[in-house]
Amino acid sequence: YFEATINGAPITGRSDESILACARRHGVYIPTLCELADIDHTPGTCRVCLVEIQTQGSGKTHLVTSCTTPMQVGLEIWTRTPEVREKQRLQVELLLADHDQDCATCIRHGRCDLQDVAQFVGLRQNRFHDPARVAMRPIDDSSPALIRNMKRCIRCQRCIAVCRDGQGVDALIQIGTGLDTAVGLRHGLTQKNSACVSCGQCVLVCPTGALGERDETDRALEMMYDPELVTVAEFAPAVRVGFGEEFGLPPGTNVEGQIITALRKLGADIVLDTNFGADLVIMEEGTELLQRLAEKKRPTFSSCCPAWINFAERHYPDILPLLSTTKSPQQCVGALAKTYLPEKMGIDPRRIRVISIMPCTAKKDEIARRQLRHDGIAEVDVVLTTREFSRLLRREGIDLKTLEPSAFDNPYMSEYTGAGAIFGTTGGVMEAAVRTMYYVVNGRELPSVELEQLRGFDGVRTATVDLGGDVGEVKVAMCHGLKPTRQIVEAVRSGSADFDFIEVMACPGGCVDGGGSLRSKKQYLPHALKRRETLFGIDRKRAVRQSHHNKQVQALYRDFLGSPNSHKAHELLHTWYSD
Ligand code: HC0
Ligand code: SF4
Repeated sequence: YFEATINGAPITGRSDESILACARRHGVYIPTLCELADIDHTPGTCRVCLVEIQTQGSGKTHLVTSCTTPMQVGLEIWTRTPEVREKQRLQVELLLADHDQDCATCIRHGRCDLQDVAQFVGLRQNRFHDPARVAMRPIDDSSPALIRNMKRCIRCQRCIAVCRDGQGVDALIQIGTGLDTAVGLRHGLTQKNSACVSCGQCVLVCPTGALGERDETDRALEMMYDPELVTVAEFAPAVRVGFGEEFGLPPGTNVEGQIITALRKLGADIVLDTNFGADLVIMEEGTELLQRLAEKKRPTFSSCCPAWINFAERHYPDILPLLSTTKSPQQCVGALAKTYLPEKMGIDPRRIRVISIMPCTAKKDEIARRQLRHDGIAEVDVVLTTREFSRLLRREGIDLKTLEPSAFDNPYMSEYTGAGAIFGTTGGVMEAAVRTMYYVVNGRELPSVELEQLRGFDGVRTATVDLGGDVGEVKVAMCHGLKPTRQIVEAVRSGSADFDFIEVMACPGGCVDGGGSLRSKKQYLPHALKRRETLFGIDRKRAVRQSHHNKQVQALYRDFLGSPNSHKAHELLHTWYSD
């Protein structure tokens, strides 16, 4: 450490840090729009982080971008001089020259970094705004999941970085030069037909409304207001631990009960739990896996993450026969909500619409898959991301924080066990599956249901689990994030990997940090561990912690499906993949 000053106050600096990083360490705010420390991204493109500096002994000050200028011994840094303030304001005004001015219609309105910085610099006019240039910027709305609106892009390149370096998908590139620079898809493709897998990680880092999900809050509202329709809502394991922040509750707070109340207030007729579907998936996938092990087919990949399915289909179609055929919990709930549930409740299935709330953008792709539509009828009609759900509550004037929690009351499809709850974090599917497979093989419970060896947080984790009986030891792997997934897939293809079961979650952290989660300004995935801890806490407190003990799942098999992997279960709960 050496000595320097910021705004006249003595500070300590390090030669391996930028002025921006040093200022942050000392609690001094400098506005930035492109840099994102959490993904080690410093492109220096927005040029808003200007400061004035005077190097030791030079006697002269000059303006520099603080993100790209290293600290020096004795450096004097000024962040609020008239020149700095004027030039920062000019920079923001230039960024807005070809930026859509219609903030009120933007999905990011009120939660936008660009709006924040415009406020900070005191922007009060837009002298350079050129509607003709804005009009030339394209909107790509080809994908069911994501909309890429270049009229709102400030070319920070964070999306390119996270897609390439974080996810290893590398779908996005910079196109054009100079004033025409923009973000596009490789080979001039569209979001739908490109290498993009709709994981939504780029949305999480976008500072503006340039990237976002296709907003379907209107469709959901129309369904809920239509007296002719019976709306069934389901929500994902991770949504309940990732949603409270939006309403000022501490990260990781479990708001399951308040979400149920909110859904009923909104007008949902029946509230189901995707966790029930997770327990059911364990019965189907666990049975399938034991069958495949008996036939010496290995490895089997999990199949509940739709961005992973997109990734396998687009990037490695030769491995599709290795994917479990079990549908995701979301789809299992949807399929049964239009068959089993109406039969039990005496409702005309044609009146039913299923709305699911997911921390995921790729779930919107999933419901549109041809394999998951039957005679034009979808199993799930609308997916709302967690972000859309928060917009919906605001539209209807509902403040989650003030709501009394309610309990699920559907007697057929809302009970869940601890095993279902932990699906929302990396390793959870594996742990839930092992709990049940052990029971199936040995006819008794695992001595300890918490499988610590599956719980780390590295991108790829491997373990050996003894399933006992005639199955014995199985080798498992869990990966989260698509970059680590690519490694595992390539190892499987080259024959150098030796696994029986591989769990894949496309988003780093698993669904707790899904691409449809709330966005955190200037941070990437800050709350994953807290959300994950709450999921483990839900499991710990649950009286029943193994999927095979879910009473409603047992009743479903007894009254409707027969046994796991039965003909009827196959028809309703299994699917196929294609490239
Ligand atoms: Fe997930 Fe799921 S665990 S993918 O992350 O399996 O989105 O939370 O809903 O379907 O259950 C997301 C979360 C789900 C599904 C479940 C699985
Ligand atoms: Fe890349 Fe995922 Fe964004 Fe698609 S959704 S562009 S794969 S980060």
